[in-house]
Amino acid sequence: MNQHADMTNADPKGPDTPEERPLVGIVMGSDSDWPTMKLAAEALEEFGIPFEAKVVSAHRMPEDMIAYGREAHDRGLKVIIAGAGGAAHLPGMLASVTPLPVVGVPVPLKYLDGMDSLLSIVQMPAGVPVATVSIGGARNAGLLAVRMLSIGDNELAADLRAQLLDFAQELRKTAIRKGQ
Ligand code: RP5
Repeated sequence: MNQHADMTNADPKGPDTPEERPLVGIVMGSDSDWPTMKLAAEALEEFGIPFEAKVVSAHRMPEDMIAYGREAHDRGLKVIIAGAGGAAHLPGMLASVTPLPVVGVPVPLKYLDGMDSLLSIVQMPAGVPVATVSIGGARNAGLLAVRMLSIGDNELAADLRAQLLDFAQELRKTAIRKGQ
């Protein structure tokens, strides 16, 4: 597990202080999902959110997956971001055993352009919600987690507002260049 040095910003020895404790769990069905899922990690890093990242396959490590989901809330996680490709049951299965919000990321594989992953994740039965982002949309999954954490955190909300203003500034510059 954690075969990529950059798969987590949590201290591998375990956090020393409450500030270092991961608030977001990024989980994925395989380390081959990491090139997609690291976009979520990058978004969290931009806002200074501590996270952990792990491979927890629904089909190949079912006991580990259920244990991860059952323990996540008590370990202090606030949001789970779960990505998988193909028959992508990981986000839904985690949502079935945790009260935490789960954001699902459909990872595109070689066949079907990620439509298989999307449909596997998005069509949850009523009562077991997964907030599904677009195919490969891990950056938005990270930003959605930041938004969830910003509820009751004015500083984080201000940072998010500033980012939205930056978007507008950037686009205005583009318009001016085009107008020249
Ligand atoms: C899924 O199967 C994983 O989430 C991954 O997207 C896909 C392929 O996994 P590997 O064969 O690369 O391990 O469960």
